[in-house]
Amino acid sequence: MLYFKTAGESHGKCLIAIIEGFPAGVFLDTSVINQEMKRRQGGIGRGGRMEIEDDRVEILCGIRKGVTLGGPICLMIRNRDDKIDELPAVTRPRPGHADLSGVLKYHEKDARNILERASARETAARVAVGAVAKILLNSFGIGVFGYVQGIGGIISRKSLHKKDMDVAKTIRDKSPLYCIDQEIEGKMIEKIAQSAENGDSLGGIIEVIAYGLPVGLGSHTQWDLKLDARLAYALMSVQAIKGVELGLGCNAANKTGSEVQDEIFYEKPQQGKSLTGGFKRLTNNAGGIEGGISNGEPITVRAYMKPIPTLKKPLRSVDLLTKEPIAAAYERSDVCAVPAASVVCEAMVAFEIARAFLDKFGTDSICEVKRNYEGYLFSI
Ligand code: EPS
Repeated sequence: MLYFKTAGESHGKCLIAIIEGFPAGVFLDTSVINQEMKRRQGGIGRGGRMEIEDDRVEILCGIRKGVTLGGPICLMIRNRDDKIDELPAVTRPRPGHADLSGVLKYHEKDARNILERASARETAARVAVGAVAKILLNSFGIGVFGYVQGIGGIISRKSLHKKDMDVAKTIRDKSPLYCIDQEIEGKMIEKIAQSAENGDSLGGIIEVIAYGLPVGLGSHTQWDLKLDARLAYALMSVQAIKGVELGLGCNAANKTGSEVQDEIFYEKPQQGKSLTGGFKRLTNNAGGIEGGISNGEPITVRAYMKPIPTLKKPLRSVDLLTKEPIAAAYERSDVCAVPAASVVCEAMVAFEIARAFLDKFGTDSICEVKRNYEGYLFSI
């Protein structure tokens, strides 16, 4: 089964990701992975750290001449700001971060020993993994597209359809907020500037759409095989994500059954092959998943991010040593990391879909996966 683990501290030597269960025979273009690394570093609202770092991936193991061998793949991103041993102790826990719960759980007196690993710096490794997953998915015509739908309560009402994807990508990649709605982008930028001035931070909403994938990924047969549940897990694991919904999402609870379900139609596939076996929908309220199984419509998932807990104008806290009231620690931070998180969420969705894809079509070699995939499309 496809899996990955990360290692590394925010100011340690490097970040590492080890991917297991990735098929042999896939060319991993480092420059493609590095484009994603660069995107994660961008977006208005980022703090001083991003001016120091220049995240690039080195593939240490698992390839020969750039092509995967079927064994574990090790990816490394070096930290430029790697002075972990010289950094001062943190005894003023930040409300909302892992600082306080972490020191109590791990019997620490210095929250630095917690925050170094809890930091969202770890997401650099996840984006590298997601880029590898996307290389695999792209070779099967599957795309994964993440963008910022809202920041600080300013929310885009633009709905995105499969046919607009190329246009949307061009707009997003030109946008300083990775947003596709130029009408509200200015207001979002203003809101971030205001928040920076107030020493505060902002959260937002991220939407990720996966398209071009076949019916049949995930399974209804067991709780931990359901694709919607797996996507929710993957996204909830991203630092500061507090909620996840698919398709119509939470709003489905306020509607009737006939308003919510996507009716089924049939059209004979033109070349005898189709991602859905010829069945189609006119609506996609389900967000591309029914009963934990992809139904061949685009998967639409939204992640809700809270504002980052490190605040220039700190909140009230308590000193871990003296137990006296004190302002929470502040060194530097992002005011808004929603654009960066959209790249991370895209990576996590890509990984989870690649995992479900390989669960179904095999993991040994890319030729085998292709053969199984073609055979499956033919059979449905
Ligand atoms: C981050 C690096 C960090 C923060 C941010 C994300 O750098 P530093 O802690 O050195 O300023 O900018 O971390 C957090 C949001 C967090 O909660 O720790 C990065 O590379 O994305």
